[in-house]
Amino acid sequence: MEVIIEKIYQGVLNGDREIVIDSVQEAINAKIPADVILKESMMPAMAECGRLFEEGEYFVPELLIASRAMQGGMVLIKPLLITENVKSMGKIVIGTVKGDLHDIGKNLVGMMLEGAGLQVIDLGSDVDAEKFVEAVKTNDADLVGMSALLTTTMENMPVIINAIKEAGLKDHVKILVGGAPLTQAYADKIGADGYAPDASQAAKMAVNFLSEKKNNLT
Ligand code: B1M
Repeated sequence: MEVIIEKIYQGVLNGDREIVIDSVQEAINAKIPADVILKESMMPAMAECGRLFEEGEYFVPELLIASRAMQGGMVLIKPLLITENVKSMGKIVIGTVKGDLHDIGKNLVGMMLEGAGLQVIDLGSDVDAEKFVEAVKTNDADLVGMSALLTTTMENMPVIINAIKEAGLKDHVKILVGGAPLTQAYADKIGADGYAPDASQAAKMAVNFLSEKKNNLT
């Protein structure tokens, strides 16, 4: 197992999409659980890319090819992370906020939410307040999930929350936020209903919000 995990790790680090795809398939065939593949190879490799970027050894092109390599592997493990035939418990609109192109974490959160039985409407990255509001209305969403990876773009979160309030939708949706620079204190400050540090906790929190909503209706 360790050899395959190491191959995936190195593949992401070196931005070698083919190696990542082949090795992830090899890991799946060897019955290594999808969450182990993710947490022990791809996520640490991406964290190492970040460290190398901070130290000036990696630049934006290296980050880009590493993330493409990781996305190649994610396509293969996505169906395994998602439990099939789960009836939708509720709807969540998710997106990375305006000005921010980082979508790997948001995609992971989306997968975990689907795995937890939610219907996910993914607006992609660089999403402004207007698009969030429109999507909540047209999909009659129960929840909104916002992601930000930059200290500059996390400041767009309160703008989106205010737009949701101004549109008169705040009583209908719970707002969940996350992303590396965020904290519980920041989430409280901007009036979000919840903060989750990782994808699995985001899914747990979303399920709790939906259960609370259901209990309040009965
Ligand atoms: Co960028 N980048 N990047 N980057 N990049 C960071 C974020 C940075 C920390 C790197 C560094 O300096 N060490 C830094 C931000 C510094 C800061 O603001 N404090 C940075 C920078 C500076 C930049 C640029 C400005 C660089 C430049 O151009 N000079 C630029 C900005 C572009 C833009 O967005 N406008 C930029 C560009 C890029 C790429 C496009 C090259 C690429 C993104 C590709 C893509 O996403 N498609 C990229 C990458 C890959 C990174 C790093 C290396 C990895 C991010 C990642 O995917 N992590 C990152 C360094 C790092 O994080 N160590 C970095 C893996 C992912 C699984 O984790 O996204 O944290 P994460 O998601 C986690 C949790 O945060 C949480 O759950 C996820 C899974 O457990 N979570 C949520 C996320 N969203 C959530 C939502 C929730 C709940 C939980 O509820 C809804």
